[in-house]
Amino acid sequence: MRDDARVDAMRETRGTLQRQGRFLTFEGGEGAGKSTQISRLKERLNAAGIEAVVTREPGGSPTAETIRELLLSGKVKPLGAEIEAVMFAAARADHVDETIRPALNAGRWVLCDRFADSTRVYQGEAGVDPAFLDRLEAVAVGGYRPDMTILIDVSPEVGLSRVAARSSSDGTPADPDRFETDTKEVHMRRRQLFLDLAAAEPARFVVVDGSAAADKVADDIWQAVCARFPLDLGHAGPAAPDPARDRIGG
Ligand code: T5A
Repeated sequence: MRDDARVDAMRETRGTLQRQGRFLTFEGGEGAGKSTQISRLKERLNAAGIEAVVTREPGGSPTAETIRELLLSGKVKPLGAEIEAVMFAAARADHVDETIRPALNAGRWVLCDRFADSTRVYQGEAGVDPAFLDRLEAVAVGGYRPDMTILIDVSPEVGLSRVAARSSSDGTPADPDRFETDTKEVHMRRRQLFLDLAAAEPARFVVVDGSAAADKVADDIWQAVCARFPLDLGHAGPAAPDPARDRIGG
């Protein structure tokens, strides 16, 4: 769907239907624990009677999964960071059209492993012009911005050591993907850029300390989600925390 058509579709949908679903994204560096925590949150939402769709980026729809293979194999890297940004955006546009928008419009919650913030951080860190990234994001997202973004913050040492341990223990291919092979300095700059995004949008972001045990991280995320959406989850409160002030779990 073209840019204008996507925005029109979004306006039309919002004008005629009360959108019930919530759009939650999870962000953070490699091995932060996003997939682990999405699975935990889905279980808790299901137990609370909420249907949740789990999806990921790059990917989340057949066409986007094809683009994912190209991006993570490193085959696109020689074309430069701008072209990689274009391809992440192309995958995102299809993902929104085919998976995210239909789920939200059907009243389901969407739990998405990475979204547009990852482009801002990874391709932004690689030097792509922020104005160009803004335009790509507008085209790809078409108004479907997250209601809440959970940034799972861990040091690169912790995250990459988890990825390495997983590879050696569960048969996951030991070869790191195109982005895992970047230097420690690059991983550290990405971590800071995620924290900067969170500080700039405290109403959307919650920052969770991902270095704790997975059960503790899951509890912290659940507390944050209940605080942010008390009515959806049948809670009268408590009031939503101010993520700019209160770093959860830290
Ligand atoms: N990218 C992506 C861009 O450059 N631009 C973009 O726009 C987008 C969307 C995607 C790559 O593409 C880049 C970013 C990425 O480099 P991917 O394979 O999807 O690649 O990579 P990740 O999203 O980073 O996925 P990972 O699986 O590596 O990390 P997760 O999901 O954060 O971590 P998870 O849950 O799989 O856990 C990793 C290991 O740690 C353990 C788990 O059991 C697992 O073994 N673990 C813990 N261990 C101890 N304590 C805890 N609290 C733990 N939590 C999890």
